[in-house]
Amino acid sequence: MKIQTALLSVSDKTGIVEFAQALAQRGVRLLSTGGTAKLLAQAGLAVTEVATHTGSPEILDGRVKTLHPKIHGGLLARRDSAEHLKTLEEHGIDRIDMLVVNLYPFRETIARPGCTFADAVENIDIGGPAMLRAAAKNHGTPEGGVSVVIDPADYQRVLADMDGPHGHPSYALRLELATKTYAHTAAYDGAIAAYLSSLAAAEPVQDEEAQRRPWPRTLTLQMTQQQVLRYGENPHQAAAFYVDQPVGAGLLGSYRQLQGKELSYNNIADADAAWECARSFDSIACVIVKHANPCGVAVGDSPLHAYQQAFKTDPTSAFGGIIAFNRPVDEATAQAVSGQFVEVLLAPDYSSEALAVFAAKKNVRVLQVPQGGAHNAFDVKRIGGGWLVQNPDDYQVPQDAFKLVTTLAPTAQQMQDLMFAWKVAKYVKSNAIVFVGNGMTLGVGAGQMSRIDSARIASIKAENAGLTLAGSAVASDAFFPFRDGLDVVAEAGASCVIQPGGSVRDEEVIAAANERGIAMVFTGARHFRH
Ligand code: 93A
Repeated sequence: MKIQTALLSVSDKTGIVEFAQALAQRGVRLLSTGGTAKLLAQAGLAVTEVATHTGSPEILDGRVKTLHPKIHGGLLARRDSAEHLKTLEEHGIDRIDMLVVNLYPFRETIARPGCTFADAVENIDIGGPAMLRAAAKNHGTPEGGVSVVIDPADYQRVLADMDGPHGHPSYALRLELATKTYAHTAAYDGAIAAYLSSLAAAEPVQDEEAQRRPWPRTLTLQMTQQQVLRYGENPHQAAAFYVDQPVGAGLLGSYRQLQGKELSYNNIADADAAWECARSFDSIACVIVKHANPCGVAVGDSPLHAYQQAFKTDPTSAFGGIIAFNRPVDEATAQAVSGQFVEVLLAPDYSSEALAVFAAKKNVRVLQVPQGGAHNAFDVKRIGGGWLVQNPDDYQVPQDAFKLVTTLAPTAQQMQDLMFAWKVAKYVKSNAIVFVGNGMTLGVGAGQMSRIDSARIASIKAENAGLTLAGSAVASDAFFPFRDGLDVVAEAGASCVIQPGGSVRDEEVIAAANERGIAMVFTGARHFRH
């Protein structure tokens, strides 16, 4: 069934004029709402306002514009039912074969600083989801049905199908678009529900410790599906991206993808690991992640400098990495990053020159994550038959709680490197050993079942990258259970160590450090990451 009439009503007007032009060229009649209609008319297109079409003006400040039987009848009538089509005729209702709608930007609105309750409420779209759900319900049969388009990224595919053998979007495409639509409206409503529930005043916290920490004492899981993913960790696993709502600025869930291929499950997991580590630094920092572990972290005078230093830690592993910056990316940095194979890039912003550099690399996923101080409400791990839920590990040991345990004290420079190493170790899978020198990682040992193996791996990796560990600072995410781990890092060249302490053999480990002229600091808190 050829597409005769399309209704276009979009808040995100990206590509809409070009798409409408292409539809018009293919003989499609255009119906549209206020703002969209105006834009199309300005571009010289013949467009009928929905208000003219229905004979009912937009009322209540636009709250009611498409909620009309002429619209919903046109979308919902079964194409394979003679009776439905007769009813349309009796009521003078035209079929609407294609619906192009994207919704009022509710999530973006509530993420904006200073958003009022009234702003939020006015950005709850009613007519849009109603039409979307109607059109998706009537996506039809192989013979015909309504095509529903919510994403500008799908405009080209729709046109390609219209030019194909059927002369209209195929059943497979209509089904896919309908599925995407329901996932989208579900996520949209979930975001609204979560926003409203977040307004319920939290009980004031009496407990002193709870006041000091930014997280709530009770854990209430609240999740909304943001995106259905192509597949999970492996292609034989189905997957989706859920967000806790409202997603505050600074959290990965508030990302905006500026270009590149669709994000995969692993991309998102790794992007989060990179982003969380990068944003934990006040100084200009760059973090390169592979398989959820940082393989290079550095601070620098500029994003470019930080990247160059981070890359040096492990150029082999950086291939195909996820790279996060905690500062806007400029052209020079973009040029440098483009010299390597990169899967995902994250930064709070990009200069237009930097974006032009990435535009030449179409596949690179470029994400913008608004800067902010929001924290995850909880951390979830799936186990057979349930979930383990905890507060996120965002406790920072105050520096005055550090305890010097050796005869030798770290110099100011060493202390700075120890702090840096300690910060990075938190983002490395346990057992974590991190060698650092002058604001960059020199060797990262991750995810081993024994601490001594992590220490050995970190030093082997530094050697492979041609980096010397002489005079380096080392962090261990948990205590050394025996002196052997400390012996390994000392032999590799470490001059100072930071670790939680708390082992029954602390005395033995401290003695080993004194024996080897190493300065050692205990933090009193550990950072296991599993
Ligand atoms: O205010 S609504 O909830 N009521 C409606 O009847 C309605 N119809 C379309 N929102 C409605 N829309 C939305 O308007 C669409 O979902 C789209 O986001 C927006 C497009 O408006 P305009 O074309 O005036 O820019």
